[in-house]
Amino acid sequence: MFEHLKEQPKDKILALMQTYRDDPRDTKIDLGVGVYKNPQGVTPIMRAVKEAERRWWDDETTKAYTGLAGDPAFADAMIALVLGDAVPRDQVAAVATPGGTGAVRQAFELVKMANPQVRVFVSDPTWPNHLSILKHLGMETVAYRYFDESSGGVDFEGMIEDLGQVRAGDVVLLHGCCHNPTGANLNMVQFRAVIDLMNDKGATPMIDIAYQGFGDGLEADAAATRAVAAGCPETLIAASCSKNFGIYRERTGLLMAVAQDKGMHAVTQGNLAYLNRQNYSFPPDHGARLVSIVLGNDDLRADWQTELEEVRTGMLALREQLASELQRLSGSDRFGFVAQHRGMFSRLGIAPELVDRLRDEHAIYMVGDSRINIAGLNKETVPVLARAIIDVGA
Ligand code: PLP
Ligand code: TYF
Repeated sequence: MFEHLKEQPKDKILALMQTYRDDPRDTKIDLGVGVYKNPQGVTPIMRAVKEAERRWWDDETTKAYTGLAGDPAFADAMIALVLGDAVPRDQVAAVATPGGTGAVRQAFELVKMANPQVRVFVSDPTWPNHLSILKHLGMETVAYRYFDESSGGVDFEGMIEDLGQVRAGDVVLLHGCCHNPTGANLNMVQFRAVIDLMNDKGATPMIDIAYQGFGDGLEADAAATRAVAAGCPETLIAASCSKNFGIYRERTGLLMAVAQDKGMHAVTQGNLAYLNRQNYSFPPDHGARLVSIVLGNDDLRADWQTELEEVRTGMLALREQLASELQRLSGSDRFGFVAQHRGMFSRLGIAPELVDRLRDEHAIYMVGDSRINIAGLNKETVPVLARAIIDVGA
């Protein structure tokens, strides 16, 4: 039977990681996969996470199954982190999932169960896994304009015009903050206009939030998600703990389904648990446990927030430095958007041939669409990148 299998397209971001590893040049710079790195190029275990792990080693008494929805303390802690008091707790159904990817996958499956005819509107561009999971599930996808190549900002007029095609029962996928891959984000006025539009059309918003705390801070980064959840009758939210807790390989995420109609809660919760059972029975617990320990202890939480702030402000400083270096070398403001973007990524808007030349001639690795991971830089490599960008004629 295996002879009937077709070769599957590779994930370009993960393939790039391998090419980088195979490059023998010691000057090479990795701006590819979205993993935070400190100035020494290390992805550290956050102090509070390490301490939570120590405490849990002492406190853990069993490794028996959790519930199908995962540990309720994890859901409570994450709902509070993401949603604050935007909606009452009893309006939120939630299940732990293997990473944010697991939450995205389960959200799409839930949507498909509820409405097999659904069309999912996605930003152009979006995280490639959104598209590949939707395709795998046989779900119809409609792209809406999002990125304005000329300004490096959001093409908001184009976005609103394209979302005008949305019909009742469709889903609109939005990035809660720190848009991947562009780094360009809506402001709150624009988010409110999108909320009004979705409500006018009878569409359901789905929010993917994978970088809370990496943009403007934990609260600011959650503001759009909270406004959507409070402002729409129903909202799906896929949250990842991979980045903001630095627990990538623990596979920790939460899928939330918010319904203003309280009658919906039990049946939605039951469907989320059902989906977990169909796919893997019980979600992983270790990362979820670390998150609830960190969020549930004042000392660990404070230390985590301090370290997360250092990560965030460090990336902002690199943005400022890169934008000013590019301004100096190009004699223009055309890369000014780098300082305006938020999160780990910026799409530079340079041609694929130049991306190849940066790799071949300068050992600088970025994704083919010219997305860079800001955290792959440090004070010393920012000028190297800026000179290379000008050198290849971008
Ligand atoms: N959503 C977006 C937009 C992402 O960039 C990522 C990547 O890290 C995820 C979801 C999910 O990440 P993970 O499955 O590692 O939690
Ligand atoms: O966009 C990124 O780089 C991160 C990490 O299949 C990632 O979101 C990349 C590819 C993938 C899963 C995660």
